[in-house]
Amino acid sequence: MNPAGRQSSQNPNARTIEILDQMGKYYDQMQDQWRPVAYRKAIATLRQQDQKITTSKQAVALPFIGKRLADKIEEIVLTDRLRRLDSTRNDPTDQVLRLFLGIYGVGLVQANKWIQAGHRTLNDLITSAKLTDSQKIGIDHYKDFATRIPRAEVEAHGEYIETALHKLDPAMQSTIMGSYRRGAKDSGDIDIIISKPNASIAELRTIAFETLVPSLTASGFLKCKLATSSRHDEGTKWHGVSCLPTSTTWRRLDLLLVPDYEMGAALLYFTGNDIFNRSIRLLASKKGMRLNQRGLYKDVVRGRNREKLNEGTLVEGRSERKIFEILGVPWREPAERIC
Ligand code: DCP
Ligand code: MG
Ligand code: MN
Repeated sequence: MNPAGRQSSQNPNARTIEILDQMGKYYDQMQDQWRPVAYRKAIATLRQQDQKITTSKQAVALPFIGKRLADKIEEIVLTDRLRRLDSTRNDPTDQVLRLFLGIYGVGLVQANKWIQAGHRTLNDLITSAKLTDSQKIGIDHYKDFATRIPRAEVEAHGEYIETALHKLDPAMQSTIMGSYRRGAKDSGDIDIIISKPNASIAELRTIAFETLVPSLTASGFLKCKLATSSRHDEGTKWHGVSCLPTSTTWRRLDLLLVPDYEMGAALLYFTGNDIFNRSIRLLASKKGMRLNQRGLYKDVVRGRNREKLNEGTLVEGRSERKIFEILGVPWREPAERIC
């Protein structure tokens, strides 16, 4: 079953959805925090309609569609285009910004600094900007990292890692997460949880980071390590690049080490999607709890702006299903965790 509902070509709102999707992707590339969410939710609503939505008034009456998005829907129906989208396509600075934001690990601050310094192309950056090792790799493999990974190839990377892992220790386990676990036909990167029943974090680290990674690097499967975005993840996360022996395309690979007592929370976190995670975390915080990739905590004291004033007490970490239960959320299969 296609989780998105009807095939888009049969949907009376197919053209509106197509253009809204492009607009949402644009905001995604611009690393806008909220608009991509609003667009994805509005698109999900439109997909469920049997009738063509033609006016702003009709649109605004539907769930998750605000006034501004409703006006855009009317504009698309009337003109078969969206001026906001056209203007971004014709604006050269905007295009450079999107080009730079497409480099792995580059955010708005860095991209804008380069633009202010007069850089306009990837070649400008290579020849005259001061780049980190990760940025150099992101530029050298810009096209590779922008190419979606077919599901079968995600599986092949997973099997390659699992085979190597089992040779080191047959009790070690690897599980493919992210968009793959949600059933996606292709993925942006490969996300893998590495675990072992009853093993401590220290043991996982020794096997995965001190043995597995070096040996897969020596065999040529792993190409390099990339800088981790958050210092918080040091020690349990590995970001890097892998490439199948039968391919020349470098793929982004994320490894996460997970002890048993955190497995449920880690499965929940690493399955996503990111928007589903945000909404379930918000729900937890409304119930006086806190959810992160390690567990669900209670008795969290929060200040005026929902900022937490203490860590709280662990309620559940092991079981994904129990976390849903405690939060009072009916179980959702990974494929249903979109939005
Ligand atoms: N995640 C999150 N918030 C983020 C980044 C990630 O909650 N800012 C969680 C949810 C994601 C999972 O981690 O589903 C994996 O992150 P990815 O960036 O790899 O995203 P996906 O695997 O979902 O999609 P893609 O196919 O683009 O990799
Ligand atoms: Mg992913
Ligand atoms: Mn990832």
